[in-house]
Amino acid sequence: MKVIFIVPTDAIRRTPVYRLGGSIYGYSNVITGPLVLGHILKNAGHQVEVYEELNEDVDFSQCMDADVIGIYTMTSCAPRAYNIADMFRQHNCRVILGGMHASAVPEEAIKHADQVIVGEAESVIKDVVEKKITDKIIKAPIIYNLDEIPFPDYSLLKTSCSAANVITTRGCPFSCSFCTTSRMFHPYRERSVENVIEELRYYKSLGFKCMNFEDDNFTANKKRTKKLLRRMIEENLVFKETFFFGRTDLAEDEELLQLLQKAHLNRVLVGIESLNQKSLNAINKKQKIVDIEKCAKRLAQYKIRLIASLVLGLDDDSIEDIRRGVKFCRHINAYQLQPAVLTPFPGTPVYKKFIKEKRMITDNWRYFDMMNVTFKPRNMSAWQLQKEFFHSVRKFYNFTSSFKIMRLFGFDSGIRRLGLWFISRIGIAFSYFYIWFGKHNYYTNLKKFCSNNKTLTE
Ligand code: B12
Ligand code: SF4
Repeated sequence: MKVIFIVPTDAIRRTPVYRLGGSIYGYSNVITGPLVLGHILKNAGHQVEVYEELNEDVDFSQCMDADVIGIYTMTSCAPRAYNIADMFRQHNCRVILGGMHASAVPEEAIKHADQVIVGEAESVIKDVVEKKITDKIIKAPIIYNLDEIPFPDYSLLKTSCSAANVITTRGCPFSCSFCTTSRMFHPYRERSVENVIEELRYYKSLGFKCMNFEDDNFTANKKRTKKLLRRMIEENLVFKETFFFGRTDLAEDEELLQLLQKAHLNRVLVGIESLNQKSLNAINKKQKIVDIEKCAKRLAQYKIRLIASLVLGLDDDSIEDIRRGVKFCRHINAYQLQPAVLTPFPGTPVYKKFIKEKRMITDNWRYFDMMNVTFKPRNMSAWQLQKEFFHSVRKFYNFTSSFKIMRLFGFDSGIRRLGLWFISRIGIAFSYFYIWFGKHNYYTNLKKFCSNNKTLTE
């Protein structure tokens, strides 16, 4: 059978400006699930292709000869995924949906598909494609031994990609109230170091210059992380640039920091979330303000560039708290800022809470991308929070701080930061043009309706 996987992307992220911004932010990379599932199907004798819309436009007319179309869904791309699914079904193609969003709301997804797989699909994908499992909604069993799963097969990918993504663990031992991944990938599981090393050898042989560890919390088990890093250094499985996700606690371990630096794990996203301890406690972050300060200092010492992530709109945070957070990120010379508007993703405690408290203001998934306000915040209006998002980007990315970053982290980092300053200015100008001159768009509606305490219609 011919099976085609599609990873859809919403309209704004398919624009050239956004794609340019993405290429400055980091190296293009992919969602690995479809490449893993594709590998399983390829091993079973099927012909598989994978297309990602994020980095390149996809010509769907060339996919019409597929027997099965598999579509990955994340929440903000769900409307796009459903449109693509409907279009293929009109052409009599069989459509299977899966991924984060379809797993959280399978009853919604099944309206656009022949079958929906909930959860990690490795153990059932072959039987579903081969029609040995015919249920409409299939709950995939958890895979406890991750070493059994084949590596993502990049030969199946028909769109561009310059960094390989490696997932050495699934889930996270923590459970912050807004987090989707620690719920989708539950419980926390680890691959063996040997298995990860084998995957890294494969990417070296493919000629990848950059690699990312996309684990939700790469340093959760420090002993294991150190073992892996030592092996990478010993076998020269070190890449030019490696990004990873970590928590502030990584800075407590001096040896870990040394190994991270040696293995070129030189860019880390850390969830600072808020500088208000009450907020950190309320979201169950299990993090102290002193941990954040210590972490920032230590990372700078080891020349590991920090991507500081702040959650905007937490119930205990005021506008002043948000601004304090942004100022702090500039003060600690964070390389990048990820101001994430609190997004109640379906399936999370925060979503359930806001539904119960009738605080959701839209059910259009398109806006659930951590850049748009979709709920009524407690200490400010939804519109004020939306403006704070733009304000944070504008305040953090300025011209002069790029030169400071250049001095601290080198020419390439400084130029990238300058590029981000430029792109963020274009993005903000575009948004304000949209706000001032647009008649019926999300922002104008948000402005109008939130003051009336109504539900958005768009
Ligand atoms: C790599 C990554 C990216 C990359 C590449 C994205 C791309 N090319 O589209 C980058 C950095 C560019 C990115 C961008 C964004 N991302 Co992202 N990303 C990830 C990350 C870290 C890893 C994905 C991965 O490989 N997972 C590991 C594999 C094993 O899991 P999987 O791919 O989900 O596959 C399994 C199942 O889902 C299922 N499955 C997968 N595909 C399919 C298909 C079918 C047919 C079936 C049946 C089953 C199935 O089986 C697979 C095997 O078990 C995830 C976090 C995570 N842990 O998943 C976030 C994540 C998916 N991203 C997220 C978000 C919000 C975004 C952005 C909106 C961020 C932003 N503000 O811009 C953008 C949107 C991009 C877009 N396409 O529009 C959220 C989505 C939350 C949600 N509920 O929707 C996540 C979960 C992170 C988070 N904050 O919680 N992302
Ligand atoms: S630490 Fe990060 S990955 Fe873990 S639960 Fe919290 S937000 Fe999710």
